[in-house]
Amino acid sequence: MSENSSPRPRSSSWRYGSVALNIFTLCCCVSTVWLGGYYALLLVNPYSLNPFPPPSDPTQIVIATITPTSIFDFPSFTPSLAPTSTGTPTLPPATSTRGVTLASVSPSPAASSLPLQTATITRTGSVVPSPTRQGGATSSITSTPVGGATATKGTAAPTSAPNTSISGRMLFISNRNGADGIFLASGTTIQTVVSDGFKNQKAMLSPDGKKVLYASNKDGDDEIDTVDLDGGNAKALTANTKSDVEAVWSPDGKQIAYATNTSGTYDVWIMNADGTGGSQITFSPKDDRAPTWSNDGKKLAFQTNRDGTWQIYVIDLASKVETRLINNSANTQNPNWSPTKNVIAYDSDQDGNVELYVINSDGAGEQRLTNNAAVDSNPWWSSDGAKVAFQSSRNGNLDIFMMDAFSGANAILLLTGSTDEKMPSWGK
Ligand SMILES: [Ca+2]
Ligand SMILES: [Ca+2]
Ligand SMILES: [Ca+2]
Repeated sequence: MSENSSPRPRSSSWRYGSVALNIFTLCCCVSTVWLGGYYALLLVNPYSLNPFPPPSDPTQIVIATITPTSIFDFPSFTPSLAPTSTGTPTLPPATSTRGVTLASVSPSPAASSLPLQTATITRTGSVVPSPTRQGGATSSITSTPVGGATATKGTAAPTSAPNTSISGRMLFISNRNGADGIFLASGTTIQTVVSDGFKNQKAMLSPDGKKVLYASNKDGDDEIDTVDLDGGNAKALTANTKSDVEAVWSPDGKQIAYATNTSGTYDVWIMNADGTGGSQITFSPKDDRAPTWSNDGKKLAFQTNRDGTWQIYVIDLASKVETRLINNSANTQNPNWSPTKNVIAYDSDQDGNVELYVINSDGAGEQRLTNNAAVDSNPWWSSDGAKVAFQSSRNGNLDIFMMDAFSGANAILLLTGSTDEKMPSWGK
């Protein structure tokens, strides 16, 4: 056997396998370099290749709902931005064009992890000016201490003082002790006449200055009573189940005119000073009230709503002829006849606001005394006919003023307090 050996030739399949191995190795190298570079970039900046950067608003979470189609389309998730609140997120409908839904977190993390903000409100606009007192009153507002809170009928406890000295004697009604009581002001003093816890109305001094005539509601239906100035010796002049109010002495002190609804509606009646001999004077089917005697005792002025609004009529007691005093459709009330002249003071809203006026008893020469936005009412003449006392709301609650009777000048605050002071009646 002959040994004539030679190198065995490589087959073609080996050659092809070697080429495939080379290509595979090359691909592995390229992929390794490429992916290594990509993750190296991520280490430098995790968001550099992120198409959905973290939201600027930390109250929002980015939730990616897309399906990545390449290595550039992968979700952004940044745990450091997750709110610390444990509340249940409320998902708003807002959806980005890339399919990313922004979820607002409720409650807001501001409540637990963000600093509180302080809102400063700056008020703009002008301050509402305080009301400007109108009219002639120049006295300042004072708050007089309320005294005599325990005073009852039969005592004469002092209860504060007039704002200025009062000539003669002035009765007035005030709730300074609670229910409307009767008080007597003179000089620089005020005394309690009646403060019994019941409503008392329109007191008047007798012409001899010894008695006080007034209406009391202590039995629930209003009676006419008299009482001494110190609150003693009380006497009831009426005792019935009707309303008896607004009593006034005749100038000679022998009779009393008053209003009562004995006939169903209020009418003016006259009785003797001791309460006997009552007789009906007016007979209107409407209300006739608030009588006032003429200074000669022959007439009465009173207010009535027989024509619709309140109007003042004058009745001649001898002939019983009644004459309407003023011809307008305003409410004209609370007449008070001058003790020295045939002039009547009253209040009326004929100029759009309740003001005080005087007029001759024949209806001529009307003159306005006040002009302001407050309610000025219940005038009462001084015994010399030169001044008029009245009540006014110009200081917020009712106070009593006086002014010159025929001009309204020299208005002075007489009786004041945080309570109401009203219904003045002035005697010697
Ligand atoms: Ca009665
Ligand atoms: Ca007024
Ligand atoms: Ca007052």
